Amino acid sequence: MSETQALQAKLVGDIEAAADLDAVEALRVAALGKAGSVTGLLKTLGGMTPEERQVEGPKIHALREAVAEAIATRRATLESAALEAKLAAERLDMTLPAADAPKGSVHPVSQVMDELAEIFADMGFAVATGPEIEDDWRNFTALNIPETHPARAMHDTFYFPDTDKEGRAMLLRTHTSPVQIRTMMSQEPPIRIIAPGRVYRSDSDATHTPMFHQVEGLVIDRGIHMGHLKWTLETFLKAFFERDDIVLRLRPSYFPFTEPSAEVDVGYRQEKGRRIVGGNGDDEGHAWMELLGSGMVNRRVIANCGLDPDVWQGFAFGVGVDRLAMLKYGMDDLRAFFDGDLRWLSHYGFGALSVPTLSGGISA
Ligand code: 2NL
Repeated sequence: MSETQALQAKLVGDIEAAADLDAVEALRVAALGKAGSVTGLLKTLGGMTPEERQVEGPKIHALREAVAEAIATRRATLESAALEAKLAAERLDMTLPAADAPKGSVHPVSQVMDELAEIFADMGFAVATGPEIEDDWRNFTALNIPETHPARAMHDTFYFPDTDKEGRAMLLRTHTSPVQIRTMMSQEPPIRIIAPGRVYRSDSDATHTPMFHQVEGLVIDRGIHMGHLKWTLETFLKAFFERDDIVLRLRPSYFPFTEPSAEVDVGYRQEKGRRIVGGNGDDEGHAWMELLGSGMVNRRVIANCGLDPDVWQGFAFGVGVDRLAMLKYGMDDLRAFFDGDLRWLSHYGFGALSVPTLSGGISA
């Protein structure tokens, strides 16, 4: 056996016997590294005569090939053995249900807004939105709210220190009506919209937060009357509370932006300390609860938006979303709505997947 063959047998034998990947790497460095034994042999080729090199060259290169191949083979064997061992040790039962990861959840106010959008979409209403920072023309003047109206007072409305480019006072909208004003001024009737969103009033106690949520509805078309208003609200409330025995009572009222105006009450009864909406408020054990404000859009408001009130009529209504949520889900503290306490949400059963659909049941 030649010297080269003896070295090859020794190196390949060591590599095949290497216990782990680190040992293989150490053998690779010792043989093929800069100062390795095989590298050293390759270097000797430089000092040989051409005749010697022709004899020794192929042998040394074959040695290098054989060592490199033995390293690759041993590595692959050790790696697959390591994988096998890992697979054998780590048992993974793919049939087990996935671990419960923390999920976000839908806030009751968002849930109710989604429910309202769903219900009104079924009656042909689109959802309209607009800015929360408004000017006093769209928030008050266009709505026939006089300059002297108390709602305009500094202590009821959050005003900004500066005016806009046209010199109008800027404020945080006190209702979503400006969205309807914008729609009437930019869209041809017929109009059927709801405007859900945040509104702001300088008010804070157990039943009032400075920010709350409102939904207003607006229909503008030819020949619209109070009958359309009453049917729409009745259909909406039956779908929302998911019961057929909802009874409405319309009481004459006053709003500058509607004429005539009506407060809408619903019959309810008390059950285990909870208000259950349904039934005639005049019946035994029942009472009436004010729920919405509504009316026929004042012809001045229609004219302010550039429409002819002799051609176009309509009805409008407004309702507090937070109150609707409290009533439907039996929550009793308005302020908890805005505390962001996840325990409170899960207590009332709000989960990430509770998105309303008419087919799945509105509050499913
Ligand atoms: C209430 C009162 C109401 C409206 C809102 C409205 C909007 C336009 C024109 C006419 Cl653009 N009306 N909105 C009408 C009546 C009542 O809300 O007590 N909400 C809780």
